[in-house]
Formats: sequence, structure tokens, C-alpha cells
Amino acid sequence: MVKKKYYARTPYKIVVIGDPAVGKTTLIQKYTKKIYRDEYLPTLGVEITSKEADIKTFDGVEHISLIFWDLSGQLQFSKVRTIFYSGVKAILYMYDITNPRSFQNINYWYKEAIDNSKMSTTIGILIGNKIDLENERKISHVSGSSKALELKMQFFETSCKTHRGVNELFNALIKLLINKNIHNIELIQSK
Ligand SMILES: Nc1nc2c(ncn2[C@@H]2O[C@H](COP(=O)(O)OP(=O)(O)O)[C@@H](O)[C@H]2O)c(=O)[nH]1
Ligand SMILES: [Mg+2]
Repeated sequence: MVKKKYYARTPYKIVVIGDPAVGKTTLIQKYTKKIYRDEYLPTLGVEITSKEADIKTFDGVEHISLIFWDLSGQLQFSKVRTIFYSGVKAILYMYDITNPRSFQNINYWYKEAIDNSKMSTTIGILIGNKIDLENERKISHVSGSSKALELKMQFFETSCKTHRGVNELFNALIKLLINKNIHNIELIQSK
């Protein structure tokens, strides 16, 4: 039997939220391997970065485009809130495992997101970052996974420094986004 092969270009908008300095920008830049800005909207204080990939599913290859929206610098979030959440497909909630306040504030970011996006169709993933700083850890893995359970999200711990957990996180995100049986996630084309 000849497998059906199709080639759809689907852009997925993903927003990354969490307290300042938890590693949002670093995570996106590590994954997209971009050290420059695709597009910078200084008036909005939002950075938009894309990554394209071919995903092998059981019935062919799907071409996808991930568009990351990342809040940058000092901004009055209230001014960009509506455009920031408009059309969002997935929300990455990030805290720093060495910073309890950033973990407590996940509740704030979650409330913020449910008030401003269509949560019934939005994917959420909770991320505890900076696991290379194990000696300074204040939030246990169990606390993180309980919070994720409570908010009905998947949970990952990452280090943008060592790259640990980063690919697992994005592979899971892609699986949730394309919502298909995936034979193999291979970034066979990435630019
Ligand atoms: N040790 C460690 N530092 C990190 C990690 N991720 C980010 N950082 C550092 O944390 C600081 C804030 O990162 P940034 O990406 O600007 O945070 P943002 O404000 O959430 O976008 C920077 O100095 C990063 O180099 C990590 O996984 N481990
Ligand atoms: Mg940033």
C-alpha cells in the first residue's frame, strides 16, 4: 500500500509566559538556534521567532512552522495583551526552579491566560527551568508536576544551559500541536 504523502504548511502560534529572568528568551533562542531577532516590535515589546520543521507522521510528512511570541524587556503588558493572545495555539508557562516567587506566580500567569485566550482549544505546558542549578533548587520536581496536574498540563524540567530536557519538551509540544500518531519527529528541514 502506498502511503499518502501530504505537505501542509501550518503555522502554530506559541506564546511563552512567566516571570522576568526565568529563561523564556534563552529557551526559544536555543531551540530555534537563532541569535538574531526575526522580527522585533519595540513598540509592543514582543519578539517573534520562527522555526520550521518536517514531521514524519504515520501517513506522510507534515511541514510545520512554529511561531514563538516572547515578551521582551520592560513593557506594559496590558497594552499588548489582546494581540499577544490572539490566535494562540499553545502556551508555555515557565518558572525558575531556584526562584519560588516565579513558581507561585504561575497561578497569576495561568489566570491571566484563561482570562485572555480560548483555553478550551489551547495547549498548556508547564516548564521548570534551570535544572543545572540543582544545588540551588527550591521547587522540587514533585511540586512542579503536582502544579501541572492541577492545571491539567504536561510538565517538563529543562536547562537552557546544558540543553537537558529541551528537545523532549519541544517534541511533546509538536505532538500535541499536530495531534497525530507520530512515527518520528525529525527536524529534517530546519531553517
Ligand atoms: N543557569 C542557568 N541560567 C539560565 C538558564 N536559562 C536562562 N538562564 C539565564 O537566566 C537569565 C535570564 O534569561 P532570559 O532568557 O533573558 O529570561 P527571560 O526574562 O525569561 O526571557 C540569563 O542570564 C540567562 O543566561 C538555565 O537553564 N540555567
Ligand atoms: Mg526575555
